[in-house]
Amino acid sequence: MTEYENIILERRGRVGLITLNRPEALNALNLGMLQDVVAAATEFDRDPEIGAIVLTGSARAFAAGADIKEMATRSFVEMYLVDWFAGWDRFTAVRTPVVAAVAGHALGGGCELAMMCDFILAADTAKFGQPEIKLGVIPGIGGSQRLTRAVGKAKAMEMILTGRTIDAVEAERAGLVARIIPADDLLAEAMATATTIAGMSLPVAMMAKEVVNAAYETLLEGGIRFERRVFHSGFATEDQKEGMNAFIEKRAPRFSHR
Ligand code: CO8
Repeated sequence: MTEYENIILERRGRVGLITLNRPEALNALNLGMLQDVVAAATEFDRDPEIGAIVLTGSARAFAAGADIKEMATRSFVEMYLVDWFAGWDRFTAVRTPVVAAVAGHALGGGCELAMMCDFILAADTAKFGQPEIKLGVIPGIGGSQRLTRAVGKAKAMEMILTGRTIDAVEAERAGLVARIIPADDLLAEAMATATTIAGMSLPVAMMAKEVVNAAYETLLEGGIRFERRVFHSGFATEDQKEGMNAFIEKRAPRFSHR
């Protein structure tokens, strides 16, 4: 199996397990992490011996967002030319069912990555949020589209406008997560669930995933593209620089509304 720098890859029977592993940055999603997660998921997806994938993080953080330090100084033109975050679309192209096992922080890009999986199993310690607005930006990896579809407009709008984080109980009540599991049992329960799925016919499981996603994704593609363009243009504001620099310098941001 390929070795990766930012993740740990394991095979347990017919289940492929991907563990995000950048503890020093609470699994913040930098370019290296994107490449590793996409490559690993694609590797499992191509393997007929793998019938389900589990994506997890650490007890402290599933992922605390896109990597703020990697983005802070970028210009609009750089973000636009690179099409920043577009690589994540390849993760959603994976046809094998993917279960997110989330403990601790799932914020910003972390919440978005969890929502890109087919369903979320949450530890009782899980916290979900889209705090980008506090950094002077908006969600950029599908959060405005997928969160709104998952929890409805009122809660999504409140979360995205205020940056408020919700706990596992609120997330389950809102329909964001399939089930809450005691933190100590999260991985075992996620593996058991994935093993059940992997015991089904692989092509039929893929078909089931495809049709549920068809209900969920109609018109999503246009929304995601729209969101990414608007996200990129946020890098033309002074407030993006201020918000991200303030985070890195561990101080409150002073937004100029420009
Ligand atoms: N990017 C880079 N580094 C991070 C990130 C991140 N998203 N999150 C945490 N880290 C780093 C910290 O800087 C710190 O590093 P160091 O030890 O070198 O100072 C280390 O991880 C540990 O973090 P903390 O000391 O802050 O740990 P705490 O337990 O005190 O706090 C929190 C944990 C509450 C999760 C806190 O780290 C936090 O608020 N993180 C940022 C959360 C956030 O705003 N996420 C959204 C990021 S933006 C994003 O995902 C957007 C996607 C699309 C649009 C983006 C536009 C920019």
